[in-house]
Amino acid sequence: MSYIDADPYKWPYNGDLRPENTALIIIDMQTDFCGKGGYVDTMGYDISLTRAPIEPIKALLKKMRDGGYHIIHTREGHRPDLADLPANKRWRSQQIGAGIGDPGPCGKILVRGEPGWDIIEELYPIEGEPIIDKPGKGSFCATDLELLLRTRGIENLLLTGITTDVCVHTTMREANDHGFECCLVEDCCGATDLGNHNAAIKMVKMQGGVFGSVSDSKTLIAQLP
Ligand code: C5J
Repeated sequence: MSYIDADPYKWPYNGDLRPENTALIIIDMQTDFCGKGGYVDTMGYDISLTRAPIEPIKALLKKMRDGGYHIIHTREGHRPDLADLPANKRWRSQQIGAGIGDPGPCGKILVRGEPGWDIIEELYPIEGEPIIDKPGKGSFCATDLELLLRTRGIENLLLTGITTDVCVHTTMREANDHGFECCLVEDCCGATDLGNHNAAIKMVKMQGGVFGSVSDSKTLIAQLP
């Protein structure tokens, strides 16, 4: 049995922690969410908050690649013809001056194939690491992520990426409802607002770990079998 120190419970709940049944999920580490001229920058938010997890993720990614764990990346984005972009999502983004599908310094905002939409160089996937392209905030909605996880026998998910309160949380909630055992890696996540990041971490810890547990990269690097 192997456990990681986490809050509010040692993770995973059953101590069955192996490279074969455990995946690192890296959510939306795209230029649009943490790069200069991207979607988050265009909206006027401080990208130092969404860039903060880059180094911790890099360190955890190395440890887990070396250990033979599953690594899965996600990207939020829409088809070039915007056929999968709900009108209300587009309208809301236009209200804050960063219309999804509109041209920006990094190409059309959140559109597949554009420079701003891709994963940042520092964390770019290597061969064999699946990328889940998703049109929404959750990584399970309108994707084949669940099929991929079940096919590989993955039960435990370590959740990292941006933003903590939106795409990471939505994915964690979906994963938990699908029966996956989840752990949010606190310093490997970031939000557009520090208060929201902290609140999102606190929410996970309620009710004995309502969506799973919370740990950090240093603990994982030291304790992952
Ligand atoms: C947002 C995300 N915040 N990746 N997307 O719109 O969290």
